[in-house]
Amino acid sequence: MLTDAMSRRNDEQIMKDAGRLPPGQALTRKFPVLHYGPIPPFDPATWTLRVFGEVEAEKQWTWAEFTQIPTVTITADIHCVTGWSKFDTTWEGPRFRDFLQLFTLKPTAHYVIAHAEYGFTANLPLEIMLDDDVLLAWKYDGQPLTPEHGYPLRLVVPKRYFWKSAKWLRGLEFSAEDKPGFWERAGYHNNGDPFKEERTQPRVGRL
Ligand SMILES: Nc1nc2c(c(=O)[nH]1)N[C@H]1C(S)=C(S)[C@@H](COP(=O)(O)O)O[C@H]1N2
Ligand SMILES: [Mo]
Repeated sequence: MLTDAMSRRNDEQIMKDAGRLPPGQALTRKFPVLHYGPIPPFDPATWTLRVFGEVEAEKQWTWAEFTQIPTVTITADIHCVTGWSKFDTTWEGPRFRDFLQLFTLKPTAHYVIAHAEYGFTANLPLEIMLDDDVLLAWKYDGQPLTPEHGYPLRLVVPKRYFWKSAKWLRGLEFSAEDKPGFWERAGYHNNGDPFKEERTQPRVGRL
C-alpha cells in the first residue's frame, strides 16, 4: 500500500518526468498563503484599478465597472520560489491581453509594473503578459478570491514564480524601462522563470 508521502513522491517523479514540475520544487495539495505585511481591507465604494504610464490616456475602473469586464477561466500550475508548486489551479478574470483592448498603449510601453496595496510592486516584460494564461483574476475555483489570496483582485502569471502574481492589485503601470519590483529589489531574480530555476539574482563581482 502507498502511504501519502510515498504517493506524493511518486506523483512528483511522474510530473518531473512529464516536464511539469520545475527543478527544485515539491508538489502541494494545500494552498499556502505567502506575502509580506498585513492583508489590506477592501471597500468597494472607494476601490479603483488605475492604468497609467506609457498609455495614451490614463484610465481607472471602480469595482462595479471592473466586474463588468468579460472574463475567461484558466487552469494552470503555480510555482512559489520557496519550493512549492500547486497543479491545476483554476482562476477567472479578464485576460490581460483582452484588457489591453480597453485603452491604448504608447509604442514605448515595454514593461508592466503591477502596483498592489501598501506599495508592493512586481515587474514583468509586456511580451510575457500577452500569454493566454495571464489574468487579472478575481475568482479562484469559481468563488471570489479570499482575502489572504488577494481579494478582491490579483494578477496571475503562471509562467513566472508566483511572487510576480501581485495580490490586492490596484494599478498597472506601463513603462519604457524595467523597474525591479519589491522582491526583485530584495534579491530575487528579475525574470523568475521556474523551469530555468531563476530564483535569485546572480551576484556579479562578488567574492
Ligand atoms: N501584494 C502582494 N502580492 C504578493 C506577495 C506579496 O508579498 N504582496 N507575495 C507573492 C508571493 S511570494 C507568492 S508565492 C504569492 C502567493 O500567493 P498565495 O498567498 O495566494 O498562495 O503571492 C505573491 N503576491
Ligand atoms: Mo512566493
